[in-house]
Amino acid sequence: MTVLRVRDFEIHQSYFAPEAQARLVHSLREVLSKAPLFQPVTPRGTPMSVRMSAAGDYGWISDRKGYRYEPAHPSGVPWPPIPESLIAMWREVVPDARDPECCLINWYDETAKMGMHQDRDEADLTQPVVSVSLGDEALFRMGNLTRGGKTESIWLRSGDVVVMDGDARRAYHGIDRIRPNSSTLLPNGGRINLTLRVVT
Ligand code: MD3
Ligand code: FE
Repeated sequence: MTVLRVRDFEIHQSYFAPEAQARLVHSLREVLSKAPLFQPVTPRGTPMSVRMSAAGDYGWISDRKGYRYEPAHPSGVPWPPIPESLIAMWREVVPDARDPECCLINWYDETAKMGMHQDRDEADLTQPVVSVSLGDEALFRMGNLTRGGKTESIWLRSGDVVVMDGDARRAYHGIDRIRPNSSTLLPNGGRINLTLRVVT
């Protein structure tokens, strides 16, 4: 494992070894069988290219009514618990933080991307966010505390963990593109990104 620091972003390359990634995918299949992926729309009604679901006390929802955290899936079922291996990883990489209340699951097909945005729907922005990449590689762009300015990009690979703390927690960021067929972890290809968050 290698730890890189780009500004306040801490990138743990290959945190999860291939076998641990496969076990994680297995536990995510269980989560998704109870809380299936759905396609969010922006408040203006545009479908997002990423499909989403969640685990934990809260999941993040976007629809015509706006962005918010909800205690249940759009179907009405409570979000399943966050897999234990993710809680253990969180406690190891951010030992001073509160336990995560949400594990947001983003699924990218080969054409999906995520525009530059900030994450600020959580009540306490001093708590870190931790992400896990699984499957195909993704070009992650790190920006600044305000829109625009110089950015830096890095390819995130399957098994990588990124800790967003300090200024990085409030920085603009996005995913420019996926590299199709760059991983064999997911039988039908694509990429899963998990983000662990404290919501309240
Ligand atoms: C920086 N996800 O879910 S992970 C998101 O790969 C999101 O799906 C991207 O941006 C993805 O909101 C990027 C890295 C990441 C995640 C959350 C952050 C960077 C972040 C929250 C605050 C600052
Ligand atoms: Fe984000």
